[in-house]
This record gives sequence, structure tokens and C-alpha cells, in this order.
Amino acid sequence: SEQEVAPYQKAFLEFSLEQGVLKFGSFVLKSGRTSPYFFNAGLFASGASLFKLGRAYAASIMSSKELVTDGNVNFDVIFGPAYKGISLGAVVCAALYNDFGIDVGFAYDRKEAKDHGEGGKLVGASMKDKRVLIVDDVITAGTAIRQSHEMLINIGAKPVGVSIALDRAEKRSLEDPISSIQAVARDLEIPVVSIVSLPQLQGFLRDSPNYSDEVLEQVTSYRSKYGV
Ligand code: OMP
Repeated sequence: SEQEVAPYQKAFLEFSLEQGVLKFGSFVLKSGRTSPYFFNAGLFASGASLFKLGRAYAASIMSSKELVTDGNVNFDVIFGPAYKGISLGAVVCAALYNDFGIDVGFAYDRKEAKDHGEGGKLVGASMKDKRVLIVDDVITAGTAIRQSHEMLINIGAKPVGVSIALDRAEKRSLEDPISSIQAVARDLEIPVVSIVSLPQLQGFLRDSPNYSDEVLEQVTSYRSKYGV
């Protein structure tokens, strides 16, 4: 069913639509599925939009009971996987400081190791023995996030959670009882926190006069086929 939409989530959806980040139509996903909506975080491409994006992530992180104890976050470093996670991680890290006075480290990786200069694939704060929050854009099947998690374990970091913009709430295969995000949380034993999820997008569409009933119907039928 649909979920309640908090004011910061509604603002985030409106803003994503305004920026053309969230679109309705017909889109082929990495999985091969044809989706009636697509979220392209790469289109947050200005100072104002990156600023607002970082604040929305920070608000979702601070609203999570699993990532926050007594007003303090339970991670030491934010890790942004290349490429898209790099800028996202940086703006989220800055927004946590600006909006909540929380100063954690920031690190990212390269896709290719450099053969000169500082070398290595990791840049920024040291993550060895540190509690790490992974920041990324969208999880559909969860392939990319599992690779980041494995890399962090291999370097002696302690991944404690994942923060994303959109939870598409899809199953990897139609027989699965849970979504790929729920499977990630279960298998890696860490919470996955999103700014918004598919049920909230449905709630938003239902309450919004700007979209035709057809859009909501397509999203709803997509969810009944692939979603949880
Ligand atoms: P998984 O690795 O399957 O979890 O897919 C995540 C990736 O899918 C993202 O990093 C995007 O490249 C892409 N994607 C989006 O960015 N937005 C969407 O709405 C849907 C997808 C997708 O292809 O599933």
C-alpha cells in the first residue's frame, strides 16, 4: 500500500520532478525491465540542486532510528562509490555538518588505480577500522552496492549502513518474497535508508493534481508486477 509522505520527502519529489531527475514515460532499466518512471540523479547539476539534494539525504539519515542514537550518527566516514557516489557522498557529508553540526569523514574510490602520485584506488578519509556509511543514488537489483560492501570489508572497514535517494522497492526475480533492498539489508546485515521509496511516490502521485490518473495507474501496475 501507499506510505505517508513527510514534508521533506514531498519537497524532494517535487524538486526532482522540477529538475527532470524524476521522469514518467517508458524506460529500459539495467535489469532489462521497462519502467514507467526513471530517476536520473546525474541531472542534479547545479549548485542549488546539489545543495538541496545533500540536505534531503541528511534529513533522511537523521530521521533513521538505525543510523542515529541520541542525536549522534553511528558512522565515522561517508563513502561514495565511483562515479555517481562521489559527488553525492561529498554533498551529503557537507549537509550533515551544515544542518546538524555533525562532522564525519569523507572517502571515495577510483574505478582505475593511479600509477603515480598518491596511488591506490581509495581517496580521502581512512576507512580502516572505521564505521562507514555508503551513499549512492538508486538501488534496483543491488549489484553495485554489494561490490562496494565487499571492497570495504576487504580493506578492514566496517560498513554500517547504506543511504540512497530512491528505493524502487523491486524484487530481483518475480518469485522473490522480498525486494532487492530488503535482500541487501538481510544479507549484509546493515540498514538501507532512502529519501523516498516507490510506495511514497504512489502516495505523492495520488495527492498531486499535476499528474494524470494514467501515470499513477502505470506506476501501480509496474509495482504489482515487480514490486513488493
Ligand atoms: P543495481 O546495480 O541493479 O542496483 O542498479 C542501480 C543502477 O541502476 C543505478 O546506479 C543506475 O545506473 C540505474 N538506475 C537509475 O539510475 N535510476 C532508476 O530509476 C533505475 C535504474 C536502473 O537501471 O535500475
